[in-house]
Amino acid sequence: MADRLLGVATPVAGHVMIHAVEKDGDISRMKHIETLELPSGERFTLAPGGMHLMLMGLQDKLSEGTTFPMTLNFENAGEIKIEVSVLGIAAEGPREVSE
Ligand SMILES: [Cu+2]
Repeated sequence: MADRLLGVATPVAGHVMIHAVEKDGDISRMKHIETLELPSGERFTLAPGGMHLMLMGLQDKLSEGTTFPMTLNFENAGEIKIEVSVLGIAAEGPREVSE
């Protein structure tokens, strides 16, 4: 079933924005997306350099190796709580988890 990500919240930041990255020649710009459409039956990946969540107004420095809670609010699935791992600055994402 298709779904839509309506909003994201975490106690570690004042505000979480959904950002897309648009290429304009050699320049990349971040574009604020209000809601994220998630087509049915497709895997959707948020990643550095692509669609991502931007934490604005961090309450404190995030330390590598720690985790923090995040709530994703979906139109159909409702609220989903996740734990986010803080990785190093050069990290490209967590290792693939086999299903
Ligand atoms: Cu951004």
